[in-house]
Amino acid sequence: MSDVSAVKAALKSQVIETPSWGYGNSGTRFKVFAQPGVPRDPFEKMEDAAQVHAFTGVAPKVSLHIPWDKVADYAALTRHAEGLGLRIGAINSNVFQDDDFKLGSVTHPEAAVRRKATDHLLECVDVMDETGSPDLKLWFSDGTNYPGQDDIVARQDRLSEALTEVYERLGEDQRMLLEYKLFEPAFYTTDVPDWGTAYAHCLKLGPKAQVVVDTGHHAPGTNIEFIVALLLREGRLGAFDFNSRFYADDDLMVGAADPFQLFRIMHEVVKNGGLTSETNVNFMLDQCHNIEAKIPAVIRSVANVQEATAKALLVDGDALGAAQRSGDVLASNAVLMDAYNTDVRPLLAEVREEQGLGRDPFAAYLASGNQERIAAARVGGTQAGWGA
Ligand SMILES: [Mn+2]
Repeated sequence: MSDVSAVKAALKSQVIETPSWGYGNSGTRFKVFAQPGVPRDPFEKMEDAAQVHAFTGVAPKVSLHIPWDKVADYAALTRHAEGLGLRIGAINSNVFQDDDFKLGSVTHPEAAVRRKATDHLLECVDVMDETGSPDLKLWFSDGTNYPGQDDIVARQDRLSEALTEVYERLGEDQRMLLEYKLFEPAFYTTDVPDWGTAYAHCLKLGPKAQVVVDTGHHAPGTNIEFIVALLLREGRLGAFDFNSRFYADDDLMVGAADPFQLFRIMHEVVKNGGLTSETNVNFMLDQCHNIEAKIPAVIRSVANVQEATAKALLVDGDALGAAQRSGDVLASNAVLMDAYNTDVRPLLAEVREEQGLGRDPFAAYLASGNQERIAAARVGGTQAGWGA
């Protein structure tokens, strides 16, 4: 795409969904470091998300996590969000923090535990009904630690049974987003370890079941953009969970570890129609900001996605196609690298200015005084949900 106004229009219409848990205190299994001014409840998490949207203009949706964001009145939370210019995004289920789930949730050997897990997933669909959320996001920590611990295929059968029950409960405009993760907390087998397993289940369930690509959930060296291209081709790329990894599931700011990988992913997205509303790919962040200030970190993350998207939009598709058709390896690679090596920050500054925003959202937020205001106003912020 070389028409600058079309590039700008695409950048203005991109929506990036931010996670409620990115605003709360979080940490590793070793330590949670508390920060001043973090939200004390889901309502304040919405206020922080609204700050990100106010300074970036492209983050009007917030993912919730049940039970971390459990409230007595979801209609009130939804109204609060709407009053701040936001809407509720994906509802993230949690079947990994209960003693009963030691040996699994929906794949557990005991039917009673599977029932409890499936009931929680159905409860999450109730929350979708109450909040207007379009997406149910499922990630299962289920798996085994030792060879022989359980029957691999039987666990797939149990998983399939639970997914089918939940799928049938979904409304017309509601989707199921199935996430995969290579390992952790299970260390021998994981029941949904890769895109192929997730895709196979989604294919059996139906068109409302789609795959989530969490960029941190692959083995080192995995070609994530290939997975993205293939899922887009099959119409099954439901969403991203963007974050960065150096080692395992590090949940660092997207684009921090490997901005070139993020560009390659966004190139496949742009090239294969993934930015259009018809494709309905949800661009979510799934990150934790353990040692850095949270709202500024989310703003930087949103900007990093925008930069990768802008570079992908600048790829000269005609030149790339011509080079590819003529078998010119070096020329086709050069077309991609030219786009990647473009400094798109001035272009994004212009886009923001045209939207009535500051040219640099990170600096504009820091200058706004909000960090100091929330630090003074909020005492006793809550953890994102794990590790005491
Ligand atoms: Mn994730």
